[in-house]
Amino acid sequence: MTAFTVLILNGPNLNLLGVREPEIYGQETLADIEEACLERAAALTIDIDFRQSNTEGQLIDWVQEARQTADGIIINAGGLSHTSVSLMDALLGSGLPVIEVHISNIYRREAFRHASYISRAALGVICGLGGHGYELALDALSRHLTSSD
Ligand code: CA2
Repeated sequence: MTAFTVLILNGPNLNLLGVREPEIYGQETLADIEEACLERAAALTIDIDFRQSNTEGQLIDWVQEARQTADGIIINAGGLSHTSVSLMDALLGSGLPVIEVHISNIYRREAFRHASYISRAALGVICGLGGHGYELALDALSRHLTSSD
């Protein structure tokens, strides 16, 4: 049995990674990112549960369930990062440590992407490092969970 379980959530349109707009989001698919996360998680001896939904309510349900089933959350909420007070509320209500990830550097893009509601619920934010950001988030969460155990 591993020490910790981390829920990795991906929001709307992230299922299109590697298929469209490679100049912004790179060539990596979401399946590639999941595979890299599984490898990193094995090295850290943590379990991961990697999910994607295009639906805000589904993501909120998963965050609510995580209170019972996970020790931390990594989330790339996609466009909902910039719009969803409800997803922020769910994350705050979970009481779990949250790390926010963005594949692109949101600060080099349109002004409306510069603000994220999710950041208010996050321990830390990683952006602009492509799929590697998810692995860095796993490292950071693992260290946080181990030190606050
Ligand atoms: O950079 C990120 O990870 C984002 O969370 C991606 C979101 C965007 O709305 C955020 O501002 C930043 C978009 C999700 C991916 O959308 C795609 C659309 C077409 C092709 C590939 C991906």
